[in-house]
Amino acid sequence: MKELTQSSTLKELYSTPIGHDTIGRVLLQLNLSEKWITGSLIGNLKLKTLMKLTKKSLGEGFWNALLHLINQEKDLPLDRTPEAMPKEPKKTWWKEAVIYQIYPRSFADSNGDGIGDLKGITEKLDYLKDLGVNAIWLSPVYDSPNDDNGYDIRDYRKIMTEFGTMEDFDELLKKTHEKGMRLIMDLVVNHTSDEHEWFRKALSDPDSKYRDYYFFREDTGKEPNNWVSFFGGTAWNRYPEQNAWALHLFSKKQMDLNWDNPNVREDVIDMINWWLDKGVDGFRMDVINYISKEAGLPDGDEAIGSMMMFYGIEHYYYGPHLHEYLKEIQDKAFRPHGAFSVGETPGVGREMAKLITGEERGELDMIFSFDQLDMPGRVRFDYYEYDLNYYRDYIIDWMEHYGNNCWMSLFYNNHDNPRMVSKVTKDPAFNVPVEKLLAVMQFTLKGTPFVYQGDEMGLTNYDFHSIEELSDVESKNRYQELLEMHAPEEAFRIIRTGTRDHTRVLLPWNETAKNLPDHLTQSPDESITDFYRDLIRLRREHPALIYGTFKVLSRKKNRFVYERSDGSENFVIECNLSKDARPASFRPDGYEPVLDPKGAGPVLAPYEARIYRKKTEA
Ligand code: TEU
Ligand code: CA
Repeated sequence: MKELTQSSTLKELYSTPIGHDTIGRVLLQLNLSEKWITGSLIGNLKLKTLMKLTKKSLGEGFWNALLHLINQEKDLPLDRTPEAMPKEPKKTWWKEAVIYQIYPRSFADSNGDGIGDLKGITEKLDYLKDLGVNAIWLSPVYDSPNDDNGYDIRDYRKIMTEFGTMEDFDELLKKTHEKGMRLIMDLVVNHTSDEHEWFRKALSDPDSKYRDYYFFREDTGKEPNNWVSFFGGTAWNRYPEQNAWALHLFSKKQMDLNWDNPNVREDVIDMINWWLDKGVDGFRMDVINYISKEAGLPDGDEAIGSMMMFYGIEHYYYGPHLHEYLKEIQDKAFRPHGAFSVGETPGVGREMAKLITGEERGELDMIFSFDQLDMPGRVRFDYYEYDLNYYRDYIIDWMEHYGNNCWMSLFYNNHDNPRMVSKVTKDPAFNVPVEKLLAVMQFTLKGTPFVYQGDEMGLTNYDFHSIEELSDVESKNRYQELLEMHAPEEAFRIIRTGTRDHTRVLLPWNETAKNLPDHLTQSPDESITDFYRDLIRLRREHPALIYGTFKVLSRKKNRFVYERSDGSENFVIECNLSKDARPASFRPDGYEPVLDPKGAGPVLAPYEARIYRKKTEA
């Protein structure tokens, strides 16, 4: 691909994967359509002109960083035209599966100590099987001092004491397979705990081979660069007795691994193979797009830092050796075991995702993109009503452009975000209709549904009363930062809006509820669980809802109507995206309503979603 320069036009930048995703994000925040670039004179402006025009807003640093990232992308697939794409998706188990995410600390407690554990999960396998789940993803269960609830690993080959023993794990794995389900582990290798043997040896002996397993820098009196941590403050720990600093993008006890060191890659791949040899079926890979850092760890650009809140992010969210290292893991671990892989890749957009998940690329099977979780320009600590028209447009964009060589992950919730239903509606009267609408779209759109524990119970956000009720390191750190600008009540109100603890409260199984105060218990809604079971069965029994084509029939305001079809049958899904009743637009001639036989009247209730089916093959 030809090197782009300051004489290149905006259109040329936008035609590259990184250019498309990065400029696309700016357009979204400015609420401008891409026609501004592809269909107007703006697109023909040279970069150097744009730099002058956006001196105050984006600044030169932004464009230079973008140019650098674009030109770093060497092995772009030459032919990315639709014609070059496979006519239909290759069939695989993980495209047909419904995957259920378990956050072990708050899933099920088998011994009454108030903490979820592995035996608790094993006891609920029949519940998951009956729901129709095909695979479970376990958030980390490894030995950890729990500074970030297990995402700070001290020993990758040992089970966290609170969760049980390796025997308990082997039992869970065996039973999961006996019930015909698969088990996916969480791979946290962007960083280790500072109590991990590697880091302890690195810290205690500057000449140790482990010193270069991390990013140690000599102490020159100030932080080695201006990078900040996602959990607040600088991204550097100071070790005066060692006259050194060490990098941590997350908490002070989560130290970033230096993946440019081949010994690190070798040891991590050995560990991955150890678990795959045990019979684990695959991995969800934690912030895997951060593992390659720009050489020299240069300062982050001022404009980018203030815009993205995280100084330095342009130097590690899509690093120079990312594709190389993902290919190495695939070649030396996943492919030899036929293992499944899904990458957590915050900040990666549609076109960059294709370069990580395209089946011709030999890297990962899927990724999680998070751009659908909040409206453009919003973050999860903002109190606002999420507009489902944005979700419709986001999902249509990916459905229509992601290609048959790539496959989407479909999710609304995980252990890092408040519940989507509570973003969409603040009126409890609408919780059930919204939960059903979200579920209908999740199980009838093209992609693999990831259900987060409690989604199928209709759980919503919790009414936390005080900061003392929160345990998430990010929430506690951010609360302290907010106290510098706000009164405690206001600081807590902001934290309560976006805290990750909304999805980390022990699930309200009958046996657990009694140990928690009333405002921290919710009643599982059986009608939602039944609805999930029926939708999951419908998807399992009708390949058109899995591999079928996707076609938009209406995307008018507050309306989303689409068709899924394959050679033998057609499904039409009609959704009312708002709290106001509205006339149904789809005329179901020759179609039968499924799931809700009475749902064919002329008016759609608030947030109502309907599914119609017509056999097309004799
Ligand atoms: O999260 C990575 C991530 O970027 C965010 O979702 C993050 O949690 C937060 O929103 C920062 O703004 C992964 C894990 O899912 C998360 O639980 C861990 O805390 C984090 O990595 C570090 O391991
Ligand atoms: Ca327990």
